[in-house]
Amino acid sequence: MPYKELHLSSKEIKKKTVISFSVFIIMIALAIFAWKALQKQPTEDGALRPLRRILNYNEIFFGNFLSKNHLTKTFPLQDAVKNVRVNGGEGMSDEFNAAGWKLKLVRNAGDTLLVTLDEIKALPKTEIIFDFKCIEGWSQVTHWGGVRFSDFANKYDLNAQMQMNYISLVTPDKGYYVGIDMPSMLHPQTLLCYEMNGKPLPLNQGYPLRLIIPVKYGIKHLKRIGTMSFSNMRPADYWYEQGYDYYSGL
Ligand SMILES: Nc1nc2c(c(=O)[nH]1)N[C@H]1C(S)=C(S)[C@@H](COP(=O)(O)O)O[C@H]1N2
Ligand SMILES: [Mo]
Repeated sequence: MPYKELHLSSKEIKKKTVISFSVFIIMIALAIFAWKALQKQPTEDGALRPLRRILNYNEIFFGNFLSKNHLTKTFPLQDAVKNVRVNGGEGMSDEFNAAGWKLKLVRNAGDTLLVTLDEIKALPKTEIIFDFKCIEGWSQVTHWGGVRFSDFANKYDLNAQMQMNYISLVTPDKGYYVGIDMPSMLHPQTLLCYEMNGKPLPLNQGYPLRLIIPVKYGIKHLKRIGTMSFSNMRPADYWYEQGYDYYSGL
């Protein structure tokens, strides 16, 4: 069919201009109205309630895709950076007595085991080189070593605990704390980590023990684990309380 040009009179053009400009104004007004209405909503754990609802829904939705067979991409050793960025020092007070450190493993109320670093190092070692991602927008390919949480859990008879919904990790001074859903914790790439680049962890990177959990953003990789405990309810979480996503999955 031959193309037919559309000729509009200047009156029609004027009419179209008025209509599109009016629609534009109405859209802006609606956007301002919606924004103001959102700001009036109560906050829930640091986030406006409608946004918090979306974040909570994300946990349920994306949790369905987490699988032990779905591994985070790994890299060859030469890709690992030598100068690993240090980010975040909450809960890492100077008074820390590294030599006297023992992991407080709270299996049940009134049943706390103290585990030494040597005992943890005696378990089979797993290494991982992956792209560590911080929600601030940077990422780095880094090399870590430690014991798989699932290996640790089997060694310390945490069968009942592994049936629970969450694990809580807290620094010795209680200044930083995270809650992790159990499926992510039991993922085969999740490590109780004591080595970086084949050497003991530096103090500011979590010596003696930190979490490395490649299925999550950096905020969940708690450095300097003091206490580990288990619950069915969500444990307290430092960044969640500031309005961030609890799940923080990748
Ligand atoms: N104890 C503690 N652990 C922490 C943080 C912190 O402030 N305190 N920050 C987290 C954040 S936001 C990131 S991105 C990573 C950074 O780990 P790195 O310092 O080894 O690069 O640690 C996480 N673990
Ligand atoms: Mo981060």
